[in-house]
Amino acid sequence: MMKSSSLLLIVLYFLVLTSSTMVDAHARWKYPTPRTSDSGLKSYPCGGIEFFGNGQSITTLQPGKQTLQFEETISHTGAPFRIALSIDSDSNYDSFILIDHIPHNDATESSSLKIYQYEVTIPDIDCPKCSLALTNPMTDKIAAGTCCAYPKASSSSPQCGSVYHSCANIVIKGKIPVDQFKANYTYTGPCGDYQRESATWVRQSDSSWKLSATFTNFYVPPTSQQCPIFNSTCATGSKRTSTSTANTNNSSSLRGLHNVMLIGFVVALISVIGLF
Ligand SMILES: [Cu+2]
Repeated sequence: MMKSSSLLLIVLYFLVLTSSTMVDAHARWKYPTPRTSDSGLKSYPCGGIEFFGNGQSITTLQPGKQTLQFEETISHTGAPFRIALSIDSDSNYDSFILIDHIPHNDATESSSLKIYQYEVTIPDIDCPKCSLALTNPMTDKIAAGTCCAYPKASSSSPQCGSVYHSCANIVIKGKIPVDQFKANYTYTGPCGDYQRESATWVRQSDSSWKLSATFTNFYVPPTSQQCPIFNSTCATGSKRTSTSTANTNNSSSLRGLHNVMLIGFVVALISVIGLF
C-alpha cells in the first residue's frame, strides 16, 4: 500500500510538471491574433491546434505591405523565423512561403516579452480561410556554425530538432481567386538551411523592435550566416513539394521543458523526498 505522503508527492510532481510546460515558451504571433496564446508548440505546422477551430480569433488582412507582429516569450540567440501562408487547410505552407530567414534579435529585453514587427507583403488573393504560420527553429541548440533544415532534412543538414510554431487564422480581402494564386505563386526571397542568424534590431516607440537593415523586398543574411544549402533569391528552386513527411515532433511535456527547469525541478523533488 502506497503511503499517502508518497501519493501526494506524485500528484505534486505532475502538477508542477504541467505548469512548467505551460510556462515553457518561445515564440508566437501577436498580430494577427494566434489560434492559441501557447508559445511552446513543437509539432509542424501549427502545433496540433485546429485550423479555424471553434472560438479561435480570425483576423482580416488587406493585401499589400502590412506590418505584422510576433513575440518571443523566451529569447533564443540566433534562432531565425519563417512566415508562410496556407490556403483552406494546414497542408501547404511550404508552397507559399512569404518570408524566410528573418534574423533573431539578440538584444537583452527588460520585460519577459520581446516584440518584433516585420513588414510582410500579403498576396492580393480573395481568401476567406487562410492561415499564417510562424516557424522558429532553435538554432541555439545546435553547434555554432552548423546548420539544420526544416521541415525536412536537406542533403547536407539534419532536420532541426527543436522548432516552435504559431498559426493565425486570417481572411484576405484581395482580388485573385485562390486557385489562380496557387498555380502561379513563386517565392523569390532567401531560402535554405538554418543556422544562428542574428541582426541588429531597433527599439520603436511602442517598445517593439524593427530590423535596422534596409533592403528591397527581402532581407538576406550576410554570407557568414548562410549555410552550404542557401539561396538568397530562391525563385522556383525553393518550391518544396509535399509536406506529407513533415516533422511530427513529439510534443510530450518533457521534451518541451528547458533543461535548466528540468534539472532544477529534479533537484527540488529529490530534496522534498529526502524530507519524508
Ligand atoms: Cu524557449
